[in-house]
Amino acid sequence: MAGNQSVDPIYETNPMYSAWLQYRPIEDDTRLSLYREWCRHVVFLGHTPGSTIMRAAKRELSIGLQSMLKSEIAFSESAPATRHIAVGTLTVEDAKQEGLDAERFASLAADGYAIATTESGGTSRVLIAGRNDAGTLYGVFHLLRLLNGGNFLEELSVYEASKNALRMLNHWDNMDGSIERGYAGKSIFYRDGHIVANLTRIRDYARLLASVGLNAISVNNVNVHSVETRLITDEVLPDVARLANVFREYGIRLFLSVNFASPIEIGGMNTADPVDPSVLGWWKERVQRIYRHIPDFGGVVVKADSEFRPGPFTYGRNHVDGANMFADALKDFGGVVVWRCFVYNCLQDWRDRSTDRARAAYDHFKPLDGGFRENVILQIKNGPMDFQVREPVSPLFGALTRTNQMLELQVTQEYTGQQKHLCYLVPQWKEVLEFDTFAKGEGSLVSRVADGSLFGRPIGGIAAVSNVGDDENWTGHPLAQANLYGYGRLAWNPDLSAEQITDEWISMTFAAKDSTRRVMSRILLSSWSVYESYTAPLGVGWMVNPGHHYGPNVDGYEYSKWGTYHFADCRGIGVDRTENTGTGYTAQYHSPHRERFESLSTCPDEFVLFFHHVPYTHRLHSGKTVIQHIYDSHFEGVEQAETLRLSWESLQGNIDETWYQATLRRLDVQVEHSKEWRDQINTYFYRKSGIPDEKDRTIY
Ligand code: GCW
Repeated sequence: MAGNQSVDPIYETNPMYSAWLQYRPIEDDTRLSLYREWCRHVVFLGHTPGSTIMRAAKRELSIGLQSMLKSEIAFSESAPATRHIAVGTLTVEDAKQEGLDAERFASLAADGYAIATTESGGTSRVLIAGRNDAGTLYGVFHLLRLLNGGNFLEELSVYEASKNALRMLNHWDNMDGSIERGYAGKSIFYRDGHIVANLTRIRDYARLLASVGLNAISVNNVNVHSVETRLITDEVLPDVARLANVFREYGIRLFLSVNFASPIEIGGMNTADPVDPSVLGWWKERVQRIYRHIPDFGGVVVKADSEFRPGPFTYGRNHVDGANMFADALKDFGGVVVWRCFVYNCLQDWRDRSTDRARAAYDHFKPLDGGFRENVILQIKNGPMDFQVREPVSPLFGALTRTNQMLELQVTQEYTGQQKHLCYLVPQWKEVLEFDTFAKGEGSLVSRVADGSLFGRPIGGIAAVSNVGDDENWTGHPLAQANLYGYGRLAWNPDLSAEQITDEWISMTFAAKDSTRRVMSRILLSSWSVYESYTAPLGVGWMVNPGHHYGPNVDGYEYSKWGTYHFADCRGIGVDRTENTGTGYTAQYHSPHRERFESLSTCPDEFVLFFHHVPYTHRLHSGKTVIQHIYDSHFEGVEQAETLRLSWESLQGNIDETWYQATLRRLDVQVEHSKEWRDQINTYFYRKSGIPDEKDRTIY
């Protein structure tokens, strides 16, 4: 990365490694000289100048400023008589002394910050003040963003904090170096059963995450296999602590996914029953050891009773018993339990149409509302099924009113093109965050459920499965970096618009003219809908190859045990999830969604096959029949994919060639592969329905 001498040489040559922390020199001469005037001197204030995070803040300022201003930066302890930058973690009292709006400053959450242009000692300065050290670091990154964006510094008055206490990434990395659902190489954490020796890359990752405000990371797969079960043993904990130390420098707390059956697998016990006092005793002792190695350990992530993972059901207990056991073990240390709600029957009989996987999370967890300890957070996937291209929002949001909860998104593109296809997911996440649950009347947005404010919960937040591996550019598809950036920015502030996030990412990442940026922004913002057009239609989902989940296979999951069906026959398609004639899933929503999804006349087109089984001749609100929509969207989807590539080609010469070529190669694959999707889907439905395409295009 810019200015970082310790980077492994293979990455130094690849500009994509620096991701959005490019810190390119300011080109506009007027701005450059103004910025130099402001930024050449940096003064550290506050009571924690030598702390680990403050050292990172200083490092970041020096990397960013020297690179953008092409000049040396002087760091000192006393203020010069000229314009300068002042940085520090301040108490409210100090903030007042330093000329900040004390009331606003005091109202910011723990890791909030202010950036304000103030007068001091007869000169102006830009003051970056954090409520704590992490806040100061976020403020530093914010200032660097402002400079990159060409903003003036004369009248700054920024007071920012995140409403989400937890802003987390979950890694599904295994210690053999593989990553479950990873599409960007191998794990950056593990190799051959061990934690890597050289942590340089991990520090660079921590920088990227902190720069967008992320503050928590779980570093191993929620499917905790036998080697990883040992991460909490004395043998391996010193190594885990090395990882935690690196993340701590950037204000990020480390979490581990743990195996519910650990007391048996590594503890030599014959039970993992959560209400057995000896089991709780075992976990308490284990947790103590973890904290001896990692004093700020964040807590545990648990996938229990899901997809063959052990859990409380084995002992006739429920998820409250399971989660509360961990909560009790962690409580005295300030740790939390992230308990996943991805619990469903994965051994279903496809012949049985009454069981509905979409209902599962709600059916399992709604009755337990109010039973969980204060340091338990339920982690709920955005949709009721599993990170499909299009799903309605999980009705569990809005159903739990006395339980901490967080939203789980998937940055890694398992079902959205596996980082071979471009699928920029920020617009999808915005829809989720802005979905109104109506739990407390209008305005009960998912973002407010997740951050805890709607129901006055003490903690909440957002988590997402990371899309990063050891590829030189981190994410395989270069533009998939935008998903990571966008996720972090939304976790910090769910109210940012997709357009703003996209513009920011582009301008941080590329030296590009406005016209180039506009093209790139269009490419990104349209890509989700393009991907949706040529894959599974109208919200039905799952038409992928079983196992790896890449590429079309309409009946791939149709006769399986996973609860993932579309029920296509010669007459129609879709899953009847209505209360009236179907599985009753629609009743899990508050009004008016309950009625809106229930009735064909109000159900949005994009969800029609998610909620209803309809004849191919059913007419959508768009005016098209279902079958014609399938044909049209698939033909158009391929054309749109071609347009994405053409638009990208128009950028050659206007952006760095490395990015250009690497992205072009992926777009070529996407265009070819979209044709495979188009032809398989269209042919399948033509053969099933016997209804020809009105426009008589080629179907096989
Ligand atoms: O979608 C499924 C994935 C699994 C994953 C699981 C989960 C980690 O295919 O690979 O397991 O979700 O979220 O637990």
